[in-house]
Amino acid sequence: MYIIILLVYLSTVNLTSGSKNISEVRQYRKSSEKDDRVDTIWNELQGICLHGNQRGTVQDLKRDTQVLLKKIRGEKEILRIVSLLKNGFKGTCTKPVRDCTELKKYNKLSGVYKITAGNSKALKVYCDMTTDGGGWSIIQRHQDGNVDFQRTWAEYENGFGNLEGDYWLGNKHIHRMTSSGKYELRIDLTNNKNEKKYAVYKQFSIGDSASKYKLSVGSYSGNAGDSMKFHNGMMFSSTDQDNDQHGGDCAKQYGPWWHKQCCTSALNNKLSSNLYWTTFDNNAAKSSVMMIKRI
Ligand SMILES: [Ca+2]
Repeated sequence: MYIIILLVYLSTVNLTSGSKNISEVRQYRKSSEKDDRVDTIWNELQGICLHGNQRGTVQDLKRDTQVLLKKIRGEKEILRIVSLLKNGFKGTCTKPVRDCTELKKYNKLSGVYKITAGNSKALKVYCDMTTDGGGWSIIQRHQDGNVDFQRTWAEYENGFGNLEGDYWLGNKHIHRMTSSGKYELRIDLTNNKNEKKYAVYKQFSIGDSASKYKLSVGSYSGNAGDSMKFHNGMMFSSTDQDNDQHGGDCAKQYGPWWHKQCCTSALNNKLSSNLYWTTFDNNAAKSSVMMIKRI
């Protein structure tokens, strides 16, 4: 139905704008920059169609349509876009999207979307489309305290929580994504004085279940300090699986993580005990967001 609305809308614009943008049509002929603009508009049109955002409404559609119609200048562009709509739109609405990095191409806003994450079954994830260029798939958000992070192996494997609030995406999903391409990890931390710091790792992946979701992380940059390096190569531990190198049980004390003996970071620790990041202010953060982007 949306496609029909758009076709009718574009045809109307076509009829009314044919005479007044002749100079722009001439410019369009001369400039490949205009071709780029049509490509951008085309991506945005596909983005309107792509479903999966639970918050998407008719109002959103109207707003998105108005935004891109404002970008259309000249009859040539309209004709080309109508042609693309007629010939190239088939299948777009059911097209699987790999991750938030791909969704960014369609100029989508931040929110919850369905992605394939290297799997045949769709997975829902929150996409951050504003931080550092956007295109980030959030794998952990720990800030409001409404979700208990003291959980079992199976829960960390499959994921838990609320995608609009605190959650863990799931180790099996993080593994599938990070083994299907090259991903970077970004961690945003806030302290008790509401100061924000971040850490970026240009290399990030976790192994499969047989490896106990072994952490591989490297190439740090940022201002929060590198508190993940100590954990590189470690297996994941949960409340019911102690895979650390410590005599005791690190996950019970600091929350499930890629513990060693025990930790320089532990962002699944109880919020009431502060999240652990030794290079941050007094070792402690009051909130964390972990997100990954394909590079
Ligand atoms: Ca142990």
